[in-house]
Amino acid sequence: MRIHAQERHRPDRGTVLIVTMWVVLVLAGLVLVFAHGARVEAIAAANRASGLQADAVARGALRYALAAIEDSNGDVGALEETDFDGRRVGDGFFWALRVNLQDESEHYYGLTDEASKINLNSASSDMLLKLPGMTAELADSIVDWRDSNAEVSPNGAESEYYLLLDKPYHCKDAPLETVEEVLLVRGASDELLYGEDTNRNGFLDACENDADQSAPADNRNGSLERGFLDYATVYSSEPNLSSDGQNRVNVNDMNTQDLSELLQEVIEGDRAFAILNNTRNGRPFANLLDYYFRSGLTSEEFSALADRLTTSRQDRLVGLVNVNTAPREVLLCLPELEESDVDALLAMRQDSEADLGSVAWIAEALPREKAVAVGAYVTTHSYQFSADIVAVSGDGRAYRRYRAIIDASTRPPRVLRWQDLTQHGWPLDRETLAELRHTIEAG
Ligand SMILES: [Ca+2]
Ligand SMILES: [Ca+2]
Ligand SMILES: [Ca+2]
Ligand SMILES: [Ca+2]
Repeated sequence: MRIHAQERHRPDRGTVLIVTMWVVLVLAGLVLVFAHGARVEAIAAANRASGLQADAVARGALRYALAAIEDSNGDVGALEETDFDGRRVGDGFFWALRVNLQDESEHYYGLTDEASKINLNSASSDMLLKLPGMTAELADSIVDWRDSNAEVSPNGAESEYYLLLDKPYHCKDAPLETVEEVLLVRGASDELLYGEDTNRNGFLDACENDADQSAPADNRNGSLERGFLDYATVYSSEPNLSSDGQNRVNVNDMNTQDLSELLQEVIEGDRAFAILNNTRNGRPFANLLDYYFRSGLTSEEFSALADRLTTSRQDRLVGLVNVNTAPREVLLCLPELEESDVDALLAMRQDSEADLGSVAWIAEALPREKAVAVGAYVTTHSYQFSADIVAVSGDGRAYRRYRAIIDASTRPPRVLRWQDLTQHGWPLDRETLAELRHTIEAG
């Protein structure tokens, strides 16, 4: 009976084995799951560390760009391309991308002069309309967006339009703070702003030339149809001071004491008084070039004076276009200028003999009425720059892309904006990254 009872309570040996095997299997499974989890964690942690390093490299690149701007004295076009092509910072590397409006088949490196663009906050509707691809609706609506009044321009829009949208909002009635803000304005679209260059690198990427095979949509014609992004800014402004930081003399002041002293300083003999007399009844002058033509100054005299004169009472002059650096498309936006006028400007500024230190040279390149028409919109100085920084961590695992807007009108220069463009993807050739990894592995 005892034996029988024992046998009845003793579990089957086979059952024990099966249970044990299940336990072992479950434990082994758990170990695998934890090991996988730990591996994923380790990879994630390494990626996070690489991401932080790429971020640090980008900030190093920003310091580098700030120093380059100070060294270049505002002439960033003179900087060497190689200074911004795959430079090493600590363990990582950076590039500063520059858009070359003439060539979308290669990558270019350097900094961008924001004063070589049309300022959306100061350009007239007519000037805006001459931007590549611009429509009358958007040009007028930009003016209505930024002006403080609620009067609707012929093709424009004020709050009554925006308040009827599905997601209504008010017309801003104040200056734009970024160029991308224009997408809130009536008539604007990604197509008008970015064109086919949706990753904003100025380069015709494969996805931008394969029609609908991959986003974005494009016309697959082998060239990059640009939007107006690269021709537009909201950042250009300059202190109304001479290059060496002195107050300018306003030629429109009724009290001509300061002007008289300045003229006598620059011009010999009685001629200074003759010049002063010539303009006694001509005020106000529309701009400095208007003053030049009516004063009887010689071109040499005007060159020596122009940087120290103004017609404006404003402390800051917003949105002047630097005629020394602006591309053809931007010069064509200036009032009354035609292709032949822009050709004349471009030819003269390439002449090594030309003195480009002040707007005086415009009076040589253009007929009088055209020079006077553009006089209020131009400068020969640049104070705001942008740097499109691509940074890679030392192990090649992570990259970051930022666009910095730098204002060098203060000392030290200030960073006005630090815009994350990483979401647009890797903007250079895949091979560039592969080569970099190869270099790193080779030590
Ligand atoms: Ca308005
Ligand atoms: Ca592109
Ligand atoms: Ca496409
Ligand atoms: Ca195309």
